[in-house]
Amino acid sequence: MSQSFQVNSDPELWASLDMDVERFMNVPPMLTQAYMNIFMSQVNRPAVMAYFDEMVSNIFTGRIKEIVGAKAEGRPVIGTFCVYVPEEIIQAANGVCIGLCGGSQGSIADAEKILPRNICPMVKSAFGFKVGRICPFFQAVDFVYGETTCDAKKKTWELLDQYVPTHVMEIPQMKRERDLRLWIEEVKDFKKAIEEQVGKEISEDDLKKGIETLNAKRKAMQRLNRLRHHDPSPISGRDMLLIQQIAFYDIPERFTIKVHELCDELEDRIKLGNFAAAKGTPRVMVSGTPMALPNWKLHHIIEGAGAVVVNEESCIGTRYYKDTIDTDGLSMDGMLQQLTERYMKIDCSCFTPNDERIDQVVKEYRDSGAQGIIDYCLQFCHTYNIEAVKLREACSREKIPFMAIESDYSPEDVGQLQTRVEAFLEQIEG
Ligand code: BJ8
Repeated sequence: MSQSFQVNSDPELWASLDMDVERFMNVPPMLTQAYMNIFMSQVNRPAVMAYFDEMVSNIFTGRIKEIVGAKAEGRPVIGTFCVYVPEEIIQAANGVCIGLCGGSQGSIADAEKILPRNICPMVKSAFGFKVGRICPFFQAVDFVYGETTCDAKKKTWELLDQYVPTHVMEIPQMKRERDLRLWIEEVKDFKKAIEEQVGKEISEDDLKKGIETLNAKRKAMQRLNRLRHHDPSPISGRDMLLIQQIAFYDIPERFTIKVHELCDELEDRIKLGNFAAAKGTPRVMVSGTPMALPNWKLHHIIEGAGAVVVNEESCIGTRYYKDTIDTDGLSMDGMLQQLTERYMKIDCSCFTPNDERIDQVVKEYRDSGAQGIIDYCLQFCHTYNIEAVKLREACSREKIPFMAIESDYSPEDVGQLQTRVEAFLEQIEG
């Protein structure tokens, strides 16, 4: 594989999106540098990773042009921040769904001019991208759909609305019958809002196709995750994290094809005994809050310390793709019901109680052949942070080595995290 890599620039395109071009010009070289260090420094990567490298090369250029082109065709472009926003409905309306969660330290200072400092870095990073006009995806969307999962998000949407039209879905915080009824109403309102935007009703056939497209994407990711569980692992955790991040901005059909191509290659590699990590490499599972692009900090530390990450129990991970929707013989109402129920299976820590998540973490630990769990909590995310207590208790009962860490996007705690991760690896190898 060629070691040359560059994140491309297109100042004219960015100017047309009313970006702060002068400032943004620094971003591609910085991302190039980080990507070279973290990804291109790996040896013996699967050949199909070249496609995902290219997706990063063209993240601010080619992919943005595709999105601008979709808008020119009258297709709605919708930004989201949570896997609870039903992508199937956007797909059914021939729309483009883009995950806008922020994973970069570079936009935090912009956000902190307005938002309090002591809130989640993911929310600050996303908000900072918009107020600083330093994210072409944010500049390209027609509107965004937020949700009421956590306090930081739901109050930030009120402010974000001053910069970009921001709609909010109410996500229930419990999973009783009455909560399901509320959620169905929210899903129906969402569908209506998207239909108004495109000026056309979503037909039964449209919804079925939208669901099938997303089912195919999620099943491809399930297949990939199963293959990566092989011991030894045929692909690194860094590459897996990257693919799961790209899932939030690539075209679903194209992405699905490429994931299957990668799976085919990984099957061959397994047969040939060609692995990303040598036999006996410590295997770590990561659980917790999502890692939005370009947040590669923890995986880089874990794999830099000689281990391999074999699973992400996260919304940029299994929570995004573990469940699909059955459409067989169903009417519009039946499909919406199934869709609603599928989304209610997402075990975000904003729900109470949320014991399904604890069971799911233990299950994924067993399925992935990991030897320990590192629970990752973004700073000031109270729900995941508190839920780590129950997770620790469950792991202690199940005799699973467990470590909880809280971090943000700054490089300041890297040394301390490295020390803790190394000590944890000694423990699981011991
Ligand atoms: S379904 S995990 S994508 S809300 S980390 S912003 S919760 S303070 S990201 Fe999430 Fe949907 Fe849940 Fe998944 Fe708030 Fe916590 Fe920050 Fe979070």
